[in-house]
Amino acid sequence: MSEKLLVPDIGDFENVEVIELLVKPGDTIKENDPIVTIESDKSSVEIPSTISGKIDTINVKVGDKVSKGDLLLSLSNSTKSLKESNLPKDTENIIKQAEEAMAANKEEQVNAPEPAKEKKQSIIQVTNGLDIDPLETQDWLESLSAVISKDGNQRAHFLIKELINKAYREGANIPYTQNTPYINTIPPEAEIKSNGDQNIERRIRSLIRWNAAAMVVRANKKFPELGGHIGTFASAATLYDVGMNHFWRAKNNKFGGDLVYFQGHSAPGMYARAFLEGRLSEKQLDSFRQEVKPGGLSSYPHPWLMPNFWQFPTVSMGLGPMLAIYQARYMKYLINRGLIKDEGRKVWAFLGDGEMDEPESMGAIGLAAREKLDNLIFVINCNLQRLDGPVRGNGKIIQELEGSFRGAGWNVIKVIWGSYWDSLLANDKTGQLVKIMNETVDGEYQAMKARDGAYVREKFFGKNPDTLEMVSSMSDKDIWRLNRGGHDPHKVYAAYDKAIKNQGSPTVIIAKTIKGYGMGKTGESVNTTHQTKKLDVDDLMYYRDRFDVPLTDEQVRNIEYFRPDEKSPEIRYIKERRLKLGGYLPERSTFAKPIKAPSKDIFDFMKVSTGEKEMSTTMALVRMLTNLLRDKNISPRLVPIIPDEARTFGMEGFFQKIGIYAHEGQKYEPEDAAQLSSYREDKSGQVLEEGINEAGAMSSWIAAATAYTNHDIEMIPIYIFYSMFGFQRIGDLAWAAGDSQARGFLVGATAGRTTLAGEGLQHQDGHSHLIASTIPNCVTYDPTFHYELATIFREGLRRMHEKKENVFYYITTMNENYSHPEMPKDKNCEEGILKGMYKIKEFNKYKKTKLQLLGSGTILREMMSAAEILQNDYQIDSEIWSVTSFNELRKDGMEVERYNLLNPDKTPKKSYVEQCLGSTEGPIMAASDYMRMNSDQIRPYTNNKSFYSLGADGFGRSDTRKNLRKFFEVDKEHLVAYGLSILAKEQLIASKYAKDAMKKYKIDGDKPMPTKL
Ligand SMILES: Cc1ncc(C[n+]2csc(CCOP(=O)(O)OP(=O)(O)O)c2C)c(N)n1
Ligand SMILES: [Mg+2]
Repeated sequence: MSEKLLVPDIGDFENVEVIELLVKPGDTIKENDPIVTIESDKSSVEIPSTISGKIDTINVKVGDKVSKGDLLLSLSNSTKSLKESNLPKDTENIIKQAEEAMAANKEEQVNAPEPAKEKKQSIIQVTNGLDIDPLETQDWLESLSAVISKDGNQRAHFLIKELINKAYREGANIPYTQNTPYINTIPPEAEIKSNGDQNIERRIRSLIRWNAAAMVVRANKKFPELGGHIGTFASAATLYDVGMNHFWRAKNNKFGGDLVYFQGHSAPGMYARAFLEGRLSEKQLDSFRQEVKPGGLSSYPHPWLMPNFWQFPTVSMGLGPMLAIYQARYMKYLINRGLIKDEGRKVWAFLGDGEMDEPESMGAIGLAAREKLDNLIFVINCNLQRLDGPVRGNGKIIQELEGSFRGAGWNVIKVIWGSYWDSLLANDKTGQLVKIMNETVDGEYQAMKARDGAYVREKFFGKNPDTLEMVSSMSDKDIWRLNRGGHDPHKVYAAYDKAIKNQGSPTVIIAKTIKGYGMGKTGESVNTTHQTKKLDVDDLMYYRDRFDVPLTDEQVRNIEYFRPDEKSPEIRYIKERRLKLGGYLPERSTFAKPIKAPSKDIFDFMKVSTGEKEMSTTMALVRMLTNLLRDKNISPRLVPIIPDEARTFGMEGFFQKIGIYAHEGQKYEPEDAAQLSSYREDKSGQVLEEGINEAGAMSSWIAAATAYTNHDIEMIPIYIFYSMFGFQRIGDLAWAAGDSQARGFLVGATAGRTTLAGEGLQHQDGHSHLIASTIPNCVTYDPTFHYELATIFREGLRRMHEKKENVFYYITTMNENYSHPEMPKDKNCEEGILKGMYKIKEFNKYKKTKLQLLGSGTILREMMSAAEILQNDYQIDSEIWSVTSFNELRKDGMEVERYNLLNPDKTPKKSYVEQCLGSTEGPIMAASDYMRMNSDQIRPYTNNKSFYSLGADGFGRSDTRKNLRKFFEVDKEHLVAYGLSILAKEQLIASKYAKDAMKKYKIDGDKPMPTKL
């Protein structure tokens, strides 16, 4: 059968140019094979075939303009797509997915573990003192208790929900509460018990506590300026130990490993454990916070400084929670795309209760629930304190967090009370104990743990005669021993066990602890705990006794570390446990295979002139990516990430081609289903379309950019954003990316102060390169022409993903359309592009007066036009340099200058800037679409040549591109006038030429500085 392939619906476009033929007559093609690439003003898209067969004729050629319905080619032996002829493809997808979902549901029902039968909760909450009819209340509560014991929790929950619904329908608009009583989520009867040896585990924990504190105190004794934290880990030791002994599986050759985000300033505890495990020496502990000499231990988790140990930089509060959520999401992405196996790995994140106030901490919890990240577990250590004082003195942080997380759809497990409370709570027949638990605020809870048992008896149990009576037979010491959930290994174990078994939602464990647990009078539960880093001898003795650390008084006075003999039960136990769990944690390693950089010719099409055709560098980038998607090595590893700007950047063609990642596939037929660039969501989609959420997109990028260590697979993430909403918006995450040794591309699109006309102050970026330059391992470029972009991009692929260099790239692309010239044949051009500058043109007709003209990004073309005017109208020669990166030039200049100063006796080296400009003729004038500081960076490295920089300093504003450049004085007319003025100042020409030019171009010398307007 012979068939004809027509141009499909391409949306609002008509007469779109064919820029590439991807097939030829005689080829045999399959359905979905790309046939031609068409390109509108803004984007280029491949048209896939909907038929398979052998091509007889191709009816279009490069340069033709096509519209919907035009004939593309004819095929013989064709088989037309069933999808096309019978069902719209999306409908078919939906049916397929629905069938899969039904099957999965069934499976889930079959496989779902029988929920642990949670026995009757004997505690019934009495809400408050506003009860106008206690007897009636009692009747209702008893009925409820009867339902729970007869028909179970689910039934009781159903009835309560029905009651609330009924009340709502009858007009009682009762505010819905997301809170449960202030008691543990898991009742004692439902607790799964640990099979660990509790005595040994306690001894190990005590030694870790001691060594962690000793390490901080010793460092501060030596150098009081060093700082450190004891109180945080003291409150979290049990939370970590239970995980380390029983839950967290390390990476090894059989398993990918769980990923644990440790709370940054609890690092001393991790070092202390590694010391017992034999991974760190005493000498290393003694170099805590002394990182300048090799072998020191970093104050906080910094993969950059301890690249074989730390995996995640977490100490900038709020980043950890967000990064962990996107890490869990990215793990599912890799699984759903078939790039890694689903091994049931988990992501754990340890967070402080104070840290939860950071907007980033809670900012992505909705996504975690929406995407059903049951591979994610948050553990929030609620020691009720932050640095200065209580987190919620007048309220209850645990309840507040519970409400927010439950509201967002998380599985919430509260671990508030330790086992010593179990019997008291079981005897709370009247509900008065829970009532005072509910009513006591965190400020009181904190104060109680800073005092003693007598105080707790009076201030807590004394709130109500019933509760006071409950503890009448207990001594003050017994009361003092009533422990908090986060310090009880049994409760913590049960919570972790429940968390790892949870399906369909992320889990948050909210554990109540005591800040500075065991530190005694100076450090326990007092407002100054956070910064207590010196313990006097009495405190140390107390700490030793409190945790039964086997040290003599003399050893305590010397603040000695304690590590039992290698053959001791403790060391054997700790090693055995870790062996069972696959190895040590934290540990950073990578076994990822490099990705071979694509052959150079894949970018050849970007080395030829575009002729009449005009395009922006943003569009050139998208063209390049489209091409890369045809490289079988590179294609599956590309991870295009966009917040919500695919159409702005002309990337909508990716929707159909590689799909948008959606963990549930696409449950609806998109409105634009019939169009070529239809919004296609897919479970194995490749694009991460993150919504209007730059921080989330950056977190995804970091997850992808570190997949080489966290998942042992090298990925190539390319996050494309409005440049103004890049570094300025998510600067701290970019810093964390550097620390994490992320590898990938960040693209600041629509960049520059004057290329995005009409978008005003908020969108016009004239400084992102400067912010990017603050990150030591960030390599930045501001290219003008498509061949520069291609050269830079390919080198990025080679350096990062083939040679595994720990750098990441920031490249700006613009949205101004212009034609791109052929790549200069000069053999040094490529090297110059990569080093930061190369000579692109020279005017040398008059051989009298010369200027060195440096232009970058979009302003290079203004500079080239200015040079032409200077030559034609003023007989001034010039050499024009395309500066692809002032930042890279500065790095080289700094390094060379430093070397020369440190080696006064050796022949001085020449910076690359000096090599290019040092012996050229005439003063230098440099300009970019960024602040003057951008080009100013190379001023010191020009061998004392006169150097003048121009740039777009000041707030951006809306206007035409021409007017904006005039305003910021970087248009060709200003460049001509400034050029002449510079030559006059250097006494190379008379000043009247400059004055005349200013008059000609209507430039007012008294105009205020743009920064003041
Ligand atoms: C973004 C940020 N701001 C401030 C700090 C300084 N800081 C370090 S720890 C801390 C208090 C943390 O309290 P919390 O989260 O409750 O942890 P805890 O020590 O109580 O476990 C502060 C303010 C920081 N590390 N990061
Ligand atoms: Mg805290």
